[in-house]
Amino acid sequence: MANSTSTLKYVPTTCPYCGVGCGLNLVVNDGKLVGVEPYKRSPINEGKLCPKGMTCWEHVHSPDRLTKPKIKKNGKFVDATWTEAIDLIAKKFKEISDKNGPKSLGFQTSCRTVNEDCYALQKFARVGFQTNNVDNCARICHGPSVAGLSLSFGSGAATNPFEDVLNSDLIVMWGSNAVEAHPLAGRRVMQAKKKGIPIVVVDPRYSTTARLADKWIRFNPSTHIALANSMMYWIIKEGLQNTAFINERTKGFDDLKKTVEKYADCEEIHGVPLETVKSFARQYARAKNAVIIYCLGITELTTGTDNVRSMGNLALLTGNVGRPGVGVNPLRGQNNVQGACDMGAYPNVYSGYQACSVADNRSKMEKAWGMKEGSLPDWYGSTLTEQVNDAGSVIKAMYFLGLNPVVSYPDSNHVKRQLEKLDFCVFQDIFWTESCEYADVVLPGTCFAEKDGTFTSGERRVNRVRKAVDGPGESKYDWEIIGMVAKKMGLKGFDWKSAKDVWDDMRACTPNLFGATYEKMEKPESIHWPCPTVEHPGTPILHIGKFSAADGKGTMFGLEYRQPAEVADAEYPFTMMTGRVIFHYHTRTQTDRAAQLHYEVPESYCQINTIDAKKMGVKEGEKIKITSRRGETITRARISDDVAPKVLYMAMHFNQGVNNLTNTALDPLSKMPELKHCAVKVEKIAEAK
Ligand SMILES: Nc1nc2c(c(=O)[nH]1)N[C@H]1C(S)=C(S)[C@@H](COP(=O)(O)OP(=O)(O)OC[C@H]3O[C@@H](n4cnc5c(=O)[nH]c(N)nc54)[C@H](O)[C@@H]3O)O[C@H]1N2
Ligand SMILES: Nc1nc2c(c(=O)[nH]1)N[C@H]1C(S)=C(S)[C@@H](COP(=O)(O)OP(=O)(O)OC[C@H]3O[C@@H](n4cnc5c(=O)[nH]c(N)nc54)[C@H](O)[C@@H]3O)O[C@H]1N2
Ligand code: SF4
Ligand SMILES: [Mo]
Repeated sequence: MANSTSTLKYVPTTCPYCGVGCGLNLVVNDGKLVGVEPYKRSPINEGKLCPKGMTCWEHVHSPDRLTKPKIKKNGKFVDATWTEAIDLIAKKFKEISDKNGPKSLGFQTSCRTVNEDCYALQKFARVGFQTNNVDNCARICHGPSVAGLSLSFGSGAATNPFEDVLNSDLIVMWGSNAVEAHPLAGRRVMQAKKKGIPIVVVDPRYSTTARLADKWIRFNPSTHIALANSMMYWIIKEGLQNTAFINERTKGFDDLKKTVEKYADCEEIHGVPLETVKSFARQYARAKNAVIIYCLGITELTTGTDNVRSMGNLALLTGNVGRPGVGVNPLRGQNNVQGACDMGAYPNVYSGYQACSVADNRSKMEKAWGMKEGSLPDWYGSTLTEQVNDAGSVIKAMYFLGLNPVVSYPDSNHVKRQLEKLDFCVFQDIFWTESCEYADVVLPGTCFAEKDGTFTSGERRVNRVRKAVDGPGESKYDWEIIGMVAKKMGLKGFDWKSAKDVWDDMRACTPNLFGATYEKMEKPESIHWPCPTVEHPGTPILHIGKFSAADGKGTMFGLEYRQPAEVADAEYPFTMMTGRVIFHYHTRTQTDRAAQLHYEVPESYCQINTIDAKKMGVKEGEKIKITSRRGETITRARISDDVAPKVLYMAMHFNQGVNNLTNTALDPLSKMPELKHCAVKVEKIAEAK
């Protein structure tokens, strides 16, 4: 209990982990975090939190935090002053861009940090170097959702809020393990189940989410398009499509109808018995209101954009968009992946998705940012994955804000080789990561508990992040650091004094966020964009009456099934799938510093089917070596029938782990790498006597 001299305070803020955006109170005693308390007024989580939310304060005061800038000198990192570090970065970036032009630089921003930081970095790239080579890690997450849903519905965002599943008559969870990855969105699904709303989970793996389903449909990994096409064939064949909706609100039906004719029965591709396909198709089409919730099982494949459009096709064909209880909802991954995209940390749009290719948008931004007429580029910038692939050739210098590519990007050995080729590289993080080794300068930012700002959750809700404690040592706000480099280069418009200044800078040039003021975010429910005017109440549900596309129509597409880039063969006979566990968040810089979370999952493991383990003589918990064409990893076997024979599953959280194996092949439309599918072989490691 607090004594009379201590200063206990509660600071309401937003969880720094997943895109659900739960509200919580940080508990501060004498300037230090001591815990987390429920924030019951948040309509998102109503005071509940998952294990990561409960422990999100533990890493903040870790002794491992970065506290000073570091510069690499003669191959060794030494502490530096801010002046030295900022001068060096300004000089190097200027030199490299003067010599090689705007396409020689790459800027990558985190989806972990606040909107204000994301806006600052893309503004710096565009104003400082006239480059559109700026991207964020949505590229390897929900990039295909942005691309696919824009094509289908005219907007790349989720159509309905999380709690709206309670208004549904059927919930389809497709390639989403929400119970582990979005637990407080998963809670809404559990509430719906209690109400008697049926739940169908479509996943090649018997996931924790599949365990709560009324029906689990196992299909072969990465055959979504074939399965969706089969379903649509039977919906049309049995006349269950919504003809009035199709005629009034959509285009592309004939193209779709023609394409799906080839997919009447393709069990040999997707592995689902015909009768199951038919009954699922009928159930979806006949439900009064059916919602599809999907996630990375859909997106992280070289067919990602088409998989997303297949979900759009299903909803448009049956009229399941544009009212409560329906829709197509990607569960956005990171706490601020929606926001990083909204802020224009994207190679073809400014904040609020204003296209860089449109001359009027460019001249508007040039005025807003005080730039010379005609100076902003119209070209599509290099994406996150392309920047890494082009490192050393086209790309000479890179700036990484809050990313750990050595662990999280596909083919770690390739990533390391590429980073080594750069002339100059900056990492700005809160911890020393595996990637920092490849930097020339490492800068200490501040974490969510140490700064003001906003995170935009997966339902387009802009939530406030509030400073509870000071950052360690000489760490600074991330936007402040970027402003320092910009000012060193003599740039105007970076003289922000607070996070609110940055937000207002952004609002002034962003129509769909103009009305989302900090004042309006004081309410526990905050505000959903689009919110064009200060009087506007915000927009929880999209596409009511009219789609966001220019012609107001939703578009159906005839899409053919394509194989993944690399499929199992005689040499590499297993299919590796990848994903998450509830206790860790990505590269574990934060969650592994929470005692309980580390205790639950201290090291990596691989799920392997009982039959395969038996054939190989591998026992539970034994070490195995897994090899792909690109690298190898050593892990422990976890034997179960959750995965099908010849299919493996590993979580992506560990260094030297599954991303040693993964494939860099890209989805042509969204440039998403095939993070969730590659071919591998497995060997038992003989235990030393
Ligand atoms: N605990 C925790 N929660 C997180 C995160 C975290 O790191 N830890 N990260 C957040 C982020 S950024 C994101 S994007 C979300 C991700 O959230 P999810 O996408 O729900 O999580 P994943 O476990 O990556 O993958 C979901 C499922 O995809 C399946 N899958 C379905 N279809 C296919 C297929 O055809 N092929 C393959 N290979 N797999 C398929 C896998 O079996 C897995 O169960 O989670 C967010 N929440
Ligand atoms: N094989 C495989 N690979 C995957 C995936 C998969 O499913 N399978 N999922 C992919 C997905 S969906 C994603 S989103 C990516 C995630 O990949 P990353 O974004 O690279 O992973 P994180 O661990 O979240 O790394 C973010 C870094 O930001 C730092 N950080 C956190 N908060 C702040 C802050 O406020 N300021 C600063 N400066 N730094 C901060 C953390 O310490 C950490 O080092 O991984 C992808 N990789
Ligand atoms: S569900 Fe997501 S936002 Fe909510 S507490 Fe857990 S990690 Fe945080
Ligand atoms: Mo993600």
